[in-house]
Amino acid sequence: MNYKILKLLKDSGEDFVSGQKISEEFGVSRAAIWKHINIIKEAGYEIEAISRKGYRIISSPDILTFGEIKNFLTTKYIGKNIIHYESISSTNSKAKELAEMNEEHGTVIVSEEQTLGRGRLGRNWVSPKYKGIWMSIILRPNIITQNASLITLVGAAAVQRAIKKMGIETSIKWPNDIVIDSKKVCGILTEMSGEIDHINYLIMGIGINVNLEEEDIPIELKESATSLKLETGKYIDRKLLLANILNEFEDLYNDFVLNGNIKETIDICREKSILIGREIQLVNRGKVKIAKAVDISDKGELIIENDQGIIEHIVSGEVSIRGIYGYGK
Ligand code: BT5
Repeated sequence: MNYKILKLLKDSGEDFVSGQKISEEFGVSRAAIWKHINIIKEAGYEIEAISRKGYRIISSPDILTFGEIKNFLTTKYIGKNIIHYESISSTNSKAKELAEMNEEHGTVIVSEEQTLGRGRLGRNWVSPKYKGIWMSIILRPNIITQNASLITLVGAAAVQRAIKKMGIETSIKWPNDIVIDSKKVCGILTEMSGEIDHINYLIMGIGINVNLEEEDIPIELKESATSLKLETGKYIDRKLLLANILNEFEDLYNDFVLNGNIKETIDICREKSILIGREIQLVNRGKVKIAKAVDISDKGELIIENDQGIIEHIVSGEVSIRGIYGYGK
């Protein structure tokens, strides 16, 4: 009932909705309406109540529920089901659990904070409350297992574009980071369940530092991490950004998975690459290589020239840029 009343108020925008209308529409008494309105207020909505006019919403809380972002969404299936938490250990872990129970393709798990946010190789991911976008998308792509890692690039390209729509330029650090001036604002963690020739599901976890302040960034990350707010000095609308990401992601994902076309994703990753032309250090399965990043191939590999002048195509790995202090991950 609270949700239905909230929806009615939202749909009416700046217009007042009379108590009589609410009462007729949902068959509840005036006293009951008052109770529901109070519950809605407790959830963070500011509501104006004027006798003989009724109720209207003055402001909505900064939370990432489906109700709050649906007006910005243009997708057909990505984010049509958003499962929202105030706090959770890790959205990737939750998404896995739900995917195992057959949760549908395109479902998004989002949490206002993570208490055990994860990076790659068991690293941790700092995820303070209401400050970022911490989310995971459940995907069931019909592609060969070898192409699963390309989904990370689709995600990176979508995030780059979505942030650009908010007027902010970022670069992509192959394969899974979005950076501003070499500092990380977003990390992507793609996890897979499948067999050699079949993907059961993929979980694409995206963490974006949106409105983090200096004090939200632990000392050991000060040299390597930043937020959109710290870089622009402006408070960023998380709802709009989340919707933009899902919109951009669905477009690029359809291109790749349904039409077999990854060109646009690769073009973005290449054009916005922070690595191309730089001296890098590459760590792959414990082996360290010093090389020059030359290009991103049409298949999404990083093309490097190693210290013997030999060209190699790299499918996965950890890259750091030489000469950038503190930027290793
Ligand atoms: C990543 O790993 O960059 C993947 C991060 C994915 C996070 C999302 S949030 C939603 C979903 N649920 C999860 O549990 N995870 C995903 P990696 O490349 O391994 O980078 C991890 C390293 O980045 C850490 O070891 C720190 O050095 C650094 N780091 C931790 N938190 C950070 C943050 N908020 N911003 C920038 N750097 C951070």
